Amino acid sequence: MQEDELVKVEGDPESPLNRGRLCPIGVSTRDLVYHRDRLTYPRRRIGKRGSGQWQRISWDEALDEIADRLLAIRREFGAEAIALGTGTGRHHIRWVSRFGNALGTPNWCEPGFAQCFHPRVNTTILTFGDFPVCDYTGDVPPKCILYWGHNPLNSGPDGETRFNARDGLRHHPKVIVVDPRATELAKRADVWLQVRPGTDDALALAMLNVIIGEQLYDEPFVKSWTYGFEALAERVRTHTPEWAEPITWVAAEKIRAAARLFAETRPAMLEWGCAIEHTPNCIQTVRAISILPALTGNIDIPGGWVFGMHGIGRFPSLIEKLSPETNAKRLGAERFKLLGGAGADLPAAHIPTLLQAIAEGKPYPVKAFLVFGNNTLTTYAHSSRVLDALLKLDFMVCADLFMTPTAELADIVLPAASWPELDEVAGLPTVAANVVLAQQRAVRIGECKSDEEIFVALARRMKLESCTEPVVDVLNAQLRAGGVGLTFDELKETGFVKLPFRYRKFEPGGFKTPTGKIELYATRFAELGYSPLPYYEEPPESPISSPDVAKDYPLVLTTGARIPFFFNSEHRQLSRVRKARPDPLSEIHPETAARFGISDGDWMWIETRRGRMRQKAKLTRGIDPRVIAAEHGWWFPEEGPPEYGVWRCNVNLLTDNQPPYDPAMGTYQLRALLCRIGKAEDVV
Ligand SMILES: Nc1nc2c(c(=O)[nH]1)N[C@H]1C(S)=C(S)[C@@H](COP(=O)(O)OP(=O)(O)OC[C@H]3O[C@@H](n4cnc5c(=O)[nH]c(N)nc54)[C@H](O)[C@@H]3O)O[C@H]1N2
Ligand SMILES: Nc1nc2c(c(=O)[nH]1)N[C@H]1C(S)=C(S)[C@@H](COP(=O)(O)OP(=O)(O)OC[C@H]3O[C@@H](n4cnc5c(=O)[nH]c(N)nc54)[C@H](O)[C@@H]3O)O[C@H]1N2
Ligand SMILES: [Mo]
Repeated sequence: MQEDELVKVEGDPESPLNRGRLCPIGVSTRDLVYHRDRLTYPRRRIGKRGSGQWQRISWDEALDEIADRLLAIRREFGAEAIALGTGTGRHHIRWVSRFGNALGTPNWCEPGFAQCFHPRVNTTILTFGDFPVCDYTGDVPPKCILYWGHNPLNSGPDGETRFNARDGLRHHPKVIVVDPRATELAKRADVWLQVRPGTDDALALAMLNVIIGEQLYDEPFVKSWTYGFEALAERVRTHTPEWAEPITWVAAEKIRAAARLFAETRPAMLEWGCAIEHTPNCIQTVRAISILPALTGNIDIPGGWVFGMHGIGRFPSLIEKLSPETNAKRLGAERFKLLGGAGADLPAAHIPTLLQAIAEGKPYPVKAFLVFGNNTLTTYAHSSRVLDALLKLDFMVCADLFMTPTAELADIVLPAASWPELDEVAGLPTVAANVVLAQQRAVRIGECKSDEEIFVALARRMKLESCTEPVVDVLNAQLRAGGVGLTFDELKETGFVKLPFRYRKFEPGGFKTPTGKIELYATRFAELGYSPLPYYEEPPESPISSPDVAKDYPLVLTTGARIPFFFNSEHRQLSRVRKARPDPLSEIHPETAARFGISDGDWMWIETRRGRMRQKAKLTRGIDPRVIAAEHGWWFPEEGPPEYGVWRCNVNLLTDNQPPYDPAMGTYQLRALLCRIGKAEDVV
């Protein structure tokens, strides 16, 4: 049979998501799918771990070996000794936990779970009853957009394409940007709050102070639909803009201006991003910021923050297969209830606790790690510690599109199918699912299998009781549960369904919270033992909280601001995008650079208490002289195995996976760290 070929990828002018447009990564799809370095068959390591020597094996051999090893580990140490990992919310994310549940292990994890998106999802589900998204597709454009720690022109709003974010600006809304860097959005903003990294919570509390103090809130809405207003008012009473100014480095008058503009210009929406989730006071930061649209009544109204139509139903996660005893064993669940316990929407293990279990066997040993689409050495905090832990594993499997420095550590590597090679039901915006798409397999490369197919094959090989039915059955179950009213095959015919949208869904029945209202005072938080009202806490490593450290490491470091060319650690091997960004760049103010004899384009080293790496200096007046912003995800596929240059420019050599963590979510510190810098003389 003649294999189909992917000739071109183009946007669909009919699509409500991109209206025919593609981003640079989308344009490069063909380059990715047919890249000469794609993994196309399973392989087994023959040399020492990390020696870069591999042997081609068949799928039967690979599945047999994985099944035998996992069953042996389960017999000897219990299923919880097998951990599963995946990367940022990809098509198969829920399949990872599904397979874990079928296998009997509660330990699966994702590097973004405590750090990205899920803090926003879990917090708003508990306090609003649902996850709100921006209303981009309605008839009424927003009059004001508040971008907080989020740059959707590069990264895309919650799971959507970034074109929606760009379109949102077409009607010239007022723009408020909270960002330490002068991004394109910040330059276009009516008010730009150049916040000190990691102090967003203080800024939000001060804005709440102004909105309440000056009575700028939507009184009827607050009266009818919120719970705990008086308690909140009391909490923020002392958090004046003057209180926040020395903490945030933002002038009190600017904070007032932003609060007034946001409260007085309606409808308004909040675009928030992962920058508010990369420090250990993540949950209270998310809480404080989320209250801004609630107080101003911008909830489920045209041009505001809206709840989605949930076109895709609950995923059949098989969580019911785990006994309460097994659920309680999930690493970190006891402490971090919003991540892994009673307050979690999709409970996951705590990464630092998991790494400790691998490295030290405490609180119990974890012997095997199955990684489905995550470049652990580049995207977990504190990469050198991560390496130490991974080297202690008895058995490691990686499924990926390419060999990566992480895959080089595995015993077995499996070739995963990329997105044009697999069937999936996708709903966008993520969680809200107002548009439901049939992502359809167009081609197949070599012996690649989708992650979903691999899980089914493995479950069958291990003779598990569940997770053995064909993938399409699960797609159909999701569609049925969401009420789209089509099977996957039928959805394929139409391509996508846009669901009829309804506003003010909270009327008349109320919000899906214990009080039926938006809980400014969060009763579920109180029940779980967390503060029901937001409060500010200084980042653990900062000029204020650790002045001794600041003597040696005087600059504040933020990491990982998204750029359009790459997706996290991906795409460095695609020449078209790589040409646009051949080397990692760190932003630095010219005055700071001059102090160290650094010119634009020079390599500079950046060091924290945990390690040192280097990136090229990008001089810009758009950053505070006290701040450095480094890119994340860097490794160099062209430098070859086994390390692919991963230790040279990897920002996670600098970040921290040690306590303190966010008390509810277990979040560690990826941004707002202390660093020092110098000119790197010895590298090209
Ligand atoms: N310092 C710092 N660290 C960060 C961040 C930061 O801002 N700063 N951001 C954090 C955040 S928010 C996140 S979400 C994480 C992201 O972390 P990751 O998810 O690990 O990052 P990616 O590089 O997107 O993906 C990892 C791997 O998935 C592979 N892959 C792609 N598609 C598929 C597929 O369909 N199947 C399989 N099996 N593999 C596939 C890619 O080839 C790649 O090797 O990083 C976190 N780390
Ligand atoms: N092209 C592309 N798209 C992506 C990704 C990618 O790697 N490439 N990654 C995907 C993933 S996993 C995620 S989570 C999203 C993330 O995308 P976003 O949520 O947009 O997050 P970032 O781009 O990491 O950061 C947004 C902005 O926050 C600023 N910032 C840094 N530190 C702070 C701080 O302490 N406070 C505030 N208020 N702002 C700060 C940065 O300067 C940056 O401009 O993007 C997704 N989309
Ligand atoms: Mo993320």
